[in-house]
Amino acid sequence: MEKKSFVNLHYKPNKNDIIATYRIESKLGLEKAAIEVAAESSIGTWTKLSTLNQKTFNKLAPQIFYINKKKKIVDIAYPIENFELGNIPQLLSALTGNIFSMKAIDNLRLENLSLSTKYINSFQGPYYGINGVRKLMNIYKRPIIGSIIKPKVGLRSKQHAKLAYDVWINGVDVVKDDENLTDMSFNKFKTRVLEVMKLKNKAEKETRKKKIHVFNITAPMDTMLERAKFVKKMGGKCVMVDLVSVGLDNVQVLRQANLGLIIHGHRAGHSMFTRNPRHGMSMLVIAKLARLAGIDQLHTGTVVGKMDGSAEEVIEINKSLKEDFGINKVLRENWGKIKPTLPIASGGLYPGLTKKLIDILGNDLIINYGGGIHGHPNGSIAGARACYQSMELAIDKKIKIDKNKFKEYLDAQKYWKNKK
Ligand code: CAP
Ligand code: MG
Repeated sequence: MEKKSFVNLHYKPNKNDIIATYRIESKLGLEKAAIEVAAESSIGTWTKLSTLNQKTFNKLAPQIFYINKKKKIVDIAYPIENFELGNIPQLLSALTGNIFSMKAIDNLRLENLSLSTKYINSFQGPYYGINGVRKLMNIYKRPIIGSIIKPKVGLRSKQHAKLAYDVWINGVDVVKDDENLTDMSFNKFKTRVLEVMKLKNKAEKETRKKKIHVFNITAPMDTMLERAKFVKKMGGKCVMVDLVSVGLDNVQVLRQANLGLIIHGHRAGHSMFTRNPRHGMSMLVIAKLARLAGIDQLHTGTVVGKMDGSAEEVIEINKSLKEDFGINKVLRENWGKIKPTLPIASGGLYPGLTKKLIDILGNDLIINYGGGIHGHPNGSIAGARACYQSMELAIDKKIKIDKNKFKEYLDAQKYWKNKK
């Protein structure tokens, strides 16, 4: 078996193949470097092996079938037999494993993954998906308005619950814990759930609208499950996991528990892998795997807010959560029974950005405001109203801005007018 046999530019991927798109920088030149990547991520190592026979090679050897020297991009098709079905950690060990440590490669980035139906069908995907979340909330034609309780950590359970109530009855649909708020000495998880649920029921009665609280259950797996079951027992509908911190395999375990809870995916830490355009992996790949594992709603970026991420990138991720676009942006696979994931725009958003955000990303998303609500010059209640008003104005361009009706929005506009 010559190493050359990993390259076959005439290869037409098999319907079960998994296709990885890598960007590679190496002194070896693109083709040779791609061969090293293909070999090390599957059946090869640094030398010929007397233990690897031609039959096994023919069955398992990936095929490099596209090389673009200008963009430093290659597409490699891996026979499905290289992977264990239903096992994301194993896929990551192969496709994002040793290859990132090789001296021969200077920079390497997994740009995209095109998964085959056979592989996709070995997962459950989201329990609710977009339609399920919208049905539960009874919100169909507008973005869902969310608020992160701020400060991230610091409020006591009762204060947290009261703040949630205040914003719920002033236009917010979903209130959530922040990524680093779990079970703190001053805000115990279970107490928070109990306090919040009391006021959630009150807010629902008063507004006659469905309200959701997203409880952050991030912890070791046994604790996460215990917390999720507690949320369910107390009548909660949604839990959050920091999916990079806990790992997608644990998301899968949570999903497999079939608790009937919405799983909200916070991506804190993803930029350790995704931010460097020359090395790591793309957020697109994380998003696809998160959907497979069972995330119902996922943070994907805002373009206009405080976090890194271009319009092209975020639009592509959001699209791929609904339909999967494989290599060359062609719709390759139908994700069949796997439901789509609802994108969440969050990070540095305030009323003055809502319209820009919706113009870029559309309506089918959750918009989360933290500082944009709790940093309003007249407090959180005014902040909640201002954010709701900004959404109304963004989706109905015919509305005239009445000074009294849109007071909180106008105050926010004035306060943040110089914000870049
Ligand atoms: C937003 C947020 C979210 C980020 C995460 C924060 O608060 O609560 O965690 O949006 O980023 O802690 O920064 P603000 P991403 O509204 O006050 O900025 O959604 O990009 O993963
Ligand atoms: Mg946060």
